[in-house]
Amino acid sequence: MGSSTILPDPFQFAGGGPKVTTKSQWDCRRQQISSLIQKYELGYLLPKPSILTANLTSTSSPSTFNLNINTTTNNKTISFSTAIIYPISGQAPYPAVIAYGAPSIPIPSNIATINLNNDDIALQNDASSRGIGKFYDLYGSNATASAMTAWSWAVSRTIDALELLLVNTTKINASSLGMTGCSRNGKGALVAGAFEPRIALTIPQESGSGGDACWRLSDAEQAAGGVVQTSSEIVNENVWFSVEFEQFAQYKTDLLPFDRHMLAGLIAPRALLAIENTAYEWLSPQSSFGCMTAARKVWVALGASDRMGFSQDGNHSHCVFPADQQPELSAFIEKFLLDQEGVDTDVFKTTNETFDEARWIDWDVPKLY
Ligand code: MCU
Repeated sequence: MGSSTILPDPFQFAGGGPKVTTKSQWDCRRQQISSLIQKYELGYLLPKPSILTANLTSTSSPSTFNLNINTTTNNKTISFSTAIIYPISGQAPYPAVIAYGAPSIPIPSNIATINLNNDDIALQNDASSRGIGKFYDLYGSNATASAMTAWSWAVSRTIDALELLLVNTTKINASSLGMTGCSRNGKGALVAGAFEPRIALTIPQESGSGGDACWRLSDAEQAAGGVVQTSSEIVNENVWFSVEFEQFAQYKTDLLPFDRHMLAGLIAPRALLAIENTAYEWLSPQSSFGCMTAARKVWVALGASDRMGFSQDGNHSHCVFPADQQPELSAFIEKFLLDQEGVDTDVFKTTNETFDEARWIDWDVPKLY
């Protein structure tokens, strides 16, 4: 078992490099963190293909349209569709929440939903799903991108399609987009928020280990007797992470030059509301609380702490949104998708977890604003 030293310093360049002291240095460090995560944990994100076309077609439901996306690179073409469900109230152009599968948080009646069938892009049945799905039809089954990276690519192509068709056609405001998913799809939603800067608000729900938890903290939680999911288990369970990650996952997470607080930190200063549930020990709830406590320091450094929320409670079934988290969910949506002013999004709470900050964080938070 790894000795779990500390959580790495988001504000120090890798390999003992200099500490970040300015916003422009942070922009550079942010790129470095993204590159390291792609190299060692999630596989490489591929750019927009040279050819992308899109159209919108009606369905048997009057409120639902298919956004059909065709994209070609290296003489290969794939097509996939996302379903846009238009709201019953509000005014076009509508903000929209993109969901892997379908949302399991309530979406307000004045906001559209865009459902993306992520399993169609990269299968996630189990460890034998590696390299299967439309992303790999396009780029080959040896592409290093893990399933979550492939899904993130598809989110980016969906936004490309919205931008291409223009707002008069889509009736969607592509600069007010949210991203959500629960559990395994919550892990994916966090990754999409980290990699795609056009997402204004990221809402991973009950993402647990491999989501808003940190590898080192989950290892420690397990070492203290918790029956929690660790990287060592996750790499054998499914294809959410890259093949490259396996060498670190066998209780060598201390060797990683990052942990998941830094993945979340890539979202800053855009908005993140991480919703969690203490009812399932497997999700590694103590790790999520500590990891998001560390992540929030990136928003603090950027003077944007009101844009990062964490809400963790218990006593409800997995992915069944509880009424007591509604106020913070509404606040984040109102402020960051509906542009309402004067909404209080200062939310950071847990029902019963603790985090020994002095044990895990030995770095200072610079002021970058
Ligand atoms: C919370 O996400 C996962 C978890 O990581 C897995 O170990 C378990 O098999 O499935 C959870 C999930 O996606 O539930 C829907």
